[in-house]
Amino acid sequence: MPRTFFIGDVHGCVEELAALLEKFSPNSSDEIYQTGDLINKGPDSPATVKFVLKHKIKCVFGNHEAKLLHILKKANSELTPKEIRFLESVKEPEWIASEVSKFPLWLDTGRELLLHAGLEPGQEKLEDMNVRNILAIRMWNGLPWYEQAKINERLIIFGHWAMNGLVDFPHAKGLDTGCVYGKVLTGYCPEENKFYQVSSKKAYTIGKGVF
Ligand SMILES: [Mn+2]
Repeated sequence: MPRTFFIGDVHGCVEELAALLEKFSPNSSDEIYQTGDLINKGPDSPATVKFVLKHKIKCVFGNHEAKLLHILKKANSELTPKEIRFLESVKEPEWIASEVSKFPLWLDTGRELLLHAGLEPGQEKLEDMNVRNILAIRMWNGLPWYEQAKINERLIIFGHWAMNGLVDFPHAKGLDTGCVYGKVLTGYCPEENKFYQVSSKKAYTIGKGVF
């Protein structure tokens, strides 16, 4: 029976991504997905994008992919120092942008719904949710969004919240476990109801409040 595998936020950590996929050991009929924020912060964004293309990993759009497209629309003279560092970090911004701009905001397998950050509470349809929330929501009115929002008959799979770590509820799985901050890269297979993890080789960056 074909399996499905969802991988959390990679942020350019291509070696850990390769190690995690090897641990899962997919067959050609298995489907592989990723929660977005594939790029930036970590060691090798171009190699990471090439890896997902080669292995036919289906990624959704994350806030870092959105940030890249936003920066590339600006004139060079308007770039902030932080935006210049972002472009240096992703190394091949134009080529990466041409690939990540094809990523959808969400992917629905019929059983799981994959998106980068989460659902906007109070809205029933994804189409009615603010894109900024889909890409960046964490708390909503003082509580995590996943305590307040769900979509019937779908397991919601998301990333984005490294500080919060692994989230494991029957209706929602949060897979950003801070690989780029020196923690672990996590994947989840619903058919096996099993998490797979590999340790990060090092802390590639120090995130706001992560340490
Ligand atoms: Mn994110």
